[in-house]
Amino acid sequence: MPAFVGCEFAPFFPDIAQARSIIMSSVALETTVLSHGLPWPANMELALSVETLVRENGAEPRTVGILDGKIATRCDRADLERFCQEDGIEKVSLRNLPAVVAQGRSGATTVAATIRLAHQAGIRVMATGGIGGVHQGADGQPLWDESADLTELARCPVTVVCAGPKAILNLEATRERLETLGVTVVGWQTDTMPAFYCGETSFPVDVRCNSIEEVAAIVRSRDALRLPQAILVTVPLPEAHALPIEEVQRVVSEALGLPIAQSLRPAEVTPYLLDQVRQQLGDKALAANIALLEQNAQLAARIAVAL
Ligand code: PSU
Ligand code: MN
Repeated sequence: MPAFVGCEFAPFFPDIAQARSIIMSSVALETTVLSHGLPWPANMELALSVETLVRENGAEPRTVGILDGKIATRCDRADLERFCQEDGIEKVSLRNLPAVVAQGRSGATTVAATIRLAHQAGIRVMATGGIGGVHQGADGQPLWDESADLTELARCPVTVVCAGPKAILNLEATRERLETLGVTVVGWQTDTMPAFYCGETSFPVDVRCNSIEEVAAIVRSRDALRLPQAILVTVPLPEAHALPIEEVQRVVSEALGLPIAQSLRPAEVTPYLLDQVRQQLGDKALAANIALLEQNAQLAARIAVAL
């Protein structure tokens, strides 16, 4: 019997090649979107539906988070319920990851923390809604507030399937930062980068891919070159679901002008703005957010299988 050190499938898959292929075709999913991005019960419905969609497309869903100081890279229904319902689940990025684990607390991981933990667990693909980026003031000018998603994408060689940066951000500055950090921005069947629930921006992607095999070839090339950064696959929301970018940016600039915006702590800015968009634009914003998360999970599963 060979040794199965670190292989959690050992008792069920005595063939190591089979065990490895199953570990490889996994898709990491984040928990911040559940705890801080969507309201109950839409968050729980989404948690279950994205896991099902990943499975239906041949890969294993691996929802990542921290429960009572322990890192989970796989969640059962009760775990998902905790992330969706429990009070006091901290939003965890890289800066607070060691403290939350050390102090036995529970935390929902952002894209930054999820890709770091996924990479350490050998998971190579992640699906999310929209990545964080460079925030803006009420005047639309970029701020120093920049998501750790960007810097972590620069040093985690994984593949992240998303709908582009969130539309609440300064998109021009975010696009520039992705370029500086060397993150390859792939457009899934598009030449321009989408922005979350807004299907399209005027900013170009680095490379357009029309097929899964083209994406897989770029991932393999990154690995062969031993480059440290993520491949960011950006998937536009179909027009029927997409929101006009001017509408979203108007809500954002109004929300940033309110007195309450001045008192937000750093991690609260993104949840506050997403909530404001939902309050102002209503059901179509929630529907768009869910649609893009489901669409990204499916594509991520297909990429994971191809790899
Ligand atoms: N996608 C969504 N909703 C979300 C997020 C992504 O549809 O709430 C989360 C992700 O976890 C992302 C985070 O990493 O928002 C960015 O937060 P910040 O700007 O504070 O880094
Ligand atoms: Mn921030």
